[in-house]
Amino acid sequence: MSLKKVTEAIRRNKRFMVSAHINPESDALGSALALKELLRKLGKEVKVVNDGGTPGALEFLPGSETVLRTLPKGWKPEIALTVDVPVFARVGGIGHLLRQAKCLISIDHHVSHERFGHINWVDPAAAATGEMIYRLHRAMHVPISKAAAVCMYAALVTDTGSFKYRNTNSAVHRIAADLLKIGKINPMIISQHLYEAHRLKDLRLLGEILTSLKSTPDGRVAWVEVPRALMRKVGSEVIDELVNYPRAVKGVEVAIAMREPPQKGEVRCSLRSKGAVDVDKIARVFGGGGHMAASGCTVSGTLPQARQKMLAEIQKHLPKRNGRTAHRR
Ligand SMILES: [Mn+2]
Repeated sequence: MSLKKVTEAIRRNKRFMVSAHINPESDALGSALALKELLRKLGKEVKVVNDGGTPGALEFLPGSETVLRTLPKGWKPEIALTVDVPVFARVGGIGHLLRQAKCLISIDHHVSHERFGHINWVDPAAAATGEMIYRLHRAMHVPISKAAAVCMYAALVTDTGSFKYRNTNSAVHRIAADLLKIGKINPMIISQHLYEAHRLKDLRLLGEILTSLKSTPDGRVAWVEVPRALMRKVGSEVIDELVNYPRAVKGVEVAIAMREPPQKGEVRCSLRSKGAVDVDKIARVFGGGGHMAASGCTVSGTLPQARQKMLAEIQKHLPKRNGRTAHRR
């Protein structure tokens, strides 16, 4: 069993490097920081390294100020760990640092995980990677520090959409309750850090973006689009939450947020499903992936071209309706 392999590798070694993916949200960076707390409690040497360091929006996570952008000269890890990283390339420019460890361990909950580690502990049933780090604490009988509790709670809040998505269940609530107690956490404060810390300017730009909100004639697919010129002005926090707006439209089964990255000829897509469609499968068609209800991918072409490709693919996955197949050609 992979969890056992992870606990054994941790027990046997001394120096650890922990990394999440580029542009981490709180499940990624929170899991990395909570794992660092666990390792420190076991008396290990540990460095959290992330390409790009800590994003401004996550500076409230305890320990976020210790996140490095590279390893100190001459410091070599025995074990490298990635958390919440489904595809190795997502670690960005620090891949070579992770590869110099004799053992790479990957802890993740994405179904699309590519098993790039020597040890892969992948549990798609976990609501968040933070939930797995919680279980790791319990499995190793390591007391949970206040800092780790805050990080894992924030991870759970983010990946369950504030306990609203389909991955929310009684086990998740029990873990959350446990973390609130251990960390003496005020959920309102965490929520304010996560959702009520926007710049006024960004919310005005969000208003502009939302004028592009559209849906298919049957109302089952809705999307927003952010052209390159707008992308340059708007903050990443607004972009990260964008897909929640088409998702919030009544009757929508699949929501998409499409945005143009700086490089021309491609469009980044975030996909959400309300349950009837597996959007991991759709993202995989375009070389991406994620979870059944939340995934992402990059589609080649201009915004209108990407939209057309995406809508055509989604049509194939929508369930039958009124006796007609969703697969009409
Ligand atoms: Mn996650």
